[in-house]
Amino acid sequence: MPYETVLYEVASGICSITLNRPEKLNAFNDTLHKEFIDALKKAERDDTVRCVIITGAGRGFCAGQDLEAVGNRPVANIVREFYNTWVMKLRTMEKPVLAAVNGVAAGAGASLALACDLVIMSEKALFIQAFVKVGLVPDSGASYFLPRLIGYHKAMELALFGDKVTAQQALAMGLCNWVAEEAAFSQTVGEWAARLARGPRAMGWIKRQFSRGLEQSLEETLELEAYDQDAASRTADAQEAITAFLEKREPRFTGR
Ligand code: T3D
Repeated sequence: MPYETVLYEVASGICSITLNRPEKLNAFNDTLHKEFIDALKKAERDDTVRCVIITGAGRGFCAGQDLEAVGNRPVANIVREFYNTWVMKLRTMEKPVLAAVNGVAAGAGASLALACDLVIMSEKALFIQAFVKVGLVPDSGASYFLPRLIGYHKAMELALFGDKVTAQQALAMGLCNWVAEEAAFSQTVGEWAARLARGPRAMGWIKRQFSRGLEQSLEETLELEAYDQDAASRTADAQEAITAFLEKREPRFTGR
């Protein structure tokens, strides 16, 4: 069954998931939440997928919660059932996830980008910690990711004022990896994704190491590194890399 609010495409090892409610700047209603979570699970299960791109249809990336679609349910249920589920899926999937922030990313839409592993912004894109503007608090991991990425005081400034952060400001703060001119945006995203899709199986474990490294002790990190290095050294990709080195050629990784 095709999705109503998500476009899902797999080609050349790259899965592109596009939030597709452009008339609402891709704000999350229940259908989008459910389909987005399902799409992430599908990408995780598909062995041919080596990297995932998340982007938005139209001129926005994602405007966070659809403010017309909240209804009378306890908000904690929406946050726990939907937002927390896709944040955890983005972080635990052992494949690199690239946020292609094509336009404004507000509230939980900004959190979505921050939860990804790499972030490319169009020069026209904006981040807005919009929660405070509607009397709410940061969610979907914003209070976890922001201070870790940019430090406590800067994170508090963004969260307390909810001002627009331009792509260049985001780059200077360390909220994104790269800013692309509008005309070069799709090509840049495609090139980064293609590089990721050509990478070795170890990429998934690098992601796991860095995610856990943010939380655990040095001793635990060293042990995880030993465990992962053992696993990585046994992969076909590591064997291929050594052969390629000895044969003085580029390795051809298969993700296994
Ligand atoms: O309640 C819970 O479930 C808890 C969870 C909360 C998580 C959150 O994300 S809270 C934060 C929610 N998001 C916002 O507060 C952002 C609201 N949107 C805006 O402030 C602005 O739209 C933007 C700054 C993002 C963009 O401004 P602009 O001028 O480029 O576009 P626009 O004209 O405001 O929006 C275009 C259309 O999208 C417009 O519809 P219309 O008038 O053309 O029919 C607008 O109403 C709609 N839209 C934008 N954001 C949302 C939205 N509709 C519903 N919900 C939205 N969040």
